[in-house]
Parts: sequence; structure tokens; C-alpha cells
Amino acid sequence: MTIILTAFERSPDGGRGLARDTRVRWALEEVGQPYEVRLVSFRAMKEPAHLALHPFGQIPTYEEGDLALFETGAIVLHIAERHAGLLPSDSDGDASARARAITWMFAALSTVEPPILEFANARLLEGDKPWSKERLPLVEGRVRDRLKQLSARLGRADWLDGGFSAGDLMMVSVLLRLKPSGILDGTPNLAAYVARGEARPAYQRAFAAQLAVNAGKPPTA
Ligand code: GTB
Repeated sequence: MTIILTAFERSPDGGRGLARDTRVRWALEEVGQPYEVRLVSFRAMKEPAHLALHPFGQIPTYEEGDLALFETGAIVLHIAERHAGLLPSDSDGDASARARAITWMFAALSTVEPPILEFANARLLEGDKPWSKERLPLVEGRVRDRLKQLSARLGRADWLDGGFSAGDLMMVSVLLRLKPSGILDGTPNLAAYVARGEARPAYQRAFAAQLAVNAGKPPTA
């Protein structure tokens, strides 16, 4: 069955891969599933046809026959559960490894991503506010605290828990949002972790595919 994603017709990041369709493209590339993309404008995202797929009028969405999903966590988990390559299976000999990989997906989305988004918004959207100079260091401090904790857990390992998993895919995707700020340089093992994720052939294909859509369209954010 054909898999169809939605993505920005013109991503505000000009193709730096920061919009969330990239993580879904990456997951599909990791498991070797072909997909098609329907591009949507900001206006179309708020119209009934798209709202029927995504109640909050956002991208990405995922369609596969009768199934329509939104939320990248749910989409990547769906992909990882149906295809080999992103989650350990019981036959790998460690029945708990799958649950731990899923835990890292949730950690990425629930614990690490929120302060990063707060920081990105504070830098990009609130920089002109009179209170921004006072608030930004607080928000940045929360991100640095999280990075320190994550860095301590990763240590010298390549991935968070054994082999590469959907947990790493999600964590690297979340951390990538920090690249433009340079803040990752404060935790060299995390910077190297992100670089390892970016170097994966599946990520490279996903990145190239979203860039092909956005190349030549200047960033709006
Ligand atoms: N929790 C949802 C998920 O994980 O699927 C969040 C989805 C989401 O935030 N979608 C964004 C969207 O559709 C695009 S990815 N926004 C339009 C709207 O809400 O009207 C977020 C994003 C946008 C732009 C950049 N950028 O330019 O750097 C980076 C990330």
C-alpha cells in the first residue's frame, strides 16, 4: 500500500531538514519503505481537507490505505513496529530492549524536545521583545541542563542503548534543532552523536529528499 506523507510546500527553514517530515522520511528510509509526499501550503494546512487528517492543522501526516496518522512519535512508532530495523525484537535475546528503545523515543519527545522548542522560539520569535534579554539565558540554561544529563547517560557509547534504534532516530532529530545555535558544542559527545545520526545513509537520503523540495526557496524563519 502506498505511504503518503504531507510536508511543507515551502519549509520556513529553506531545506535545513528541521521540519518534522524529515524524521518520518528518515524512519521510512531506515526500513526501506518507499513513500510519496503531498506538499501543502500554510493556508491549505488550515483547511477542512487537511484538518480531517491533522486536527491541529500541521505537517507531517501519514496515510497508508485507510490509516491516517498525525504526530511524529506515533508515526515513527507505527513504522518501527511494522518493519524490521528500528526496534529490537524479542528474538534478539533481550525482551526489554524494545521497551527501552521506545522509552528513549518518549524521552526525546517529552523531556528533551520541549526545552529545545522553547529555546528555538525564544531565539527566533521573541528576540525583539523587551523581556527577551532576561528570559533567553534562563531558557538556554534549561536546555544546557538537559544536554548535560543526556551527555552523561550517553557517555562514550555510539547510541543510547545498544544498537541504533527509533529512540536514537527521535533523539537525534530533536537535537538537530539545536545545530544553528551552536549550543551542542558544549557537549562534544552529543555533537558527535548527532553527526553519527546525520551520517547514516538513510538520514542522508531523507535530508536530500526534503532539500529537493525546498532548494532555491529562501528560508522564511
Ligand atoms: N507534535 C507534532 C509532531 O511531532 O508531529 C508537531 C508538528 C509540528 O510542529 N509541525 C509544524 C507545523 O506544521 C512543522 S514542523 N507548523 C505549522 C503550523 O503549526 O501552523 C516544526 C518546524 C517548523 C519550522 C522549522 N524551521 O523553520 O526551522 C522547524 C520546525
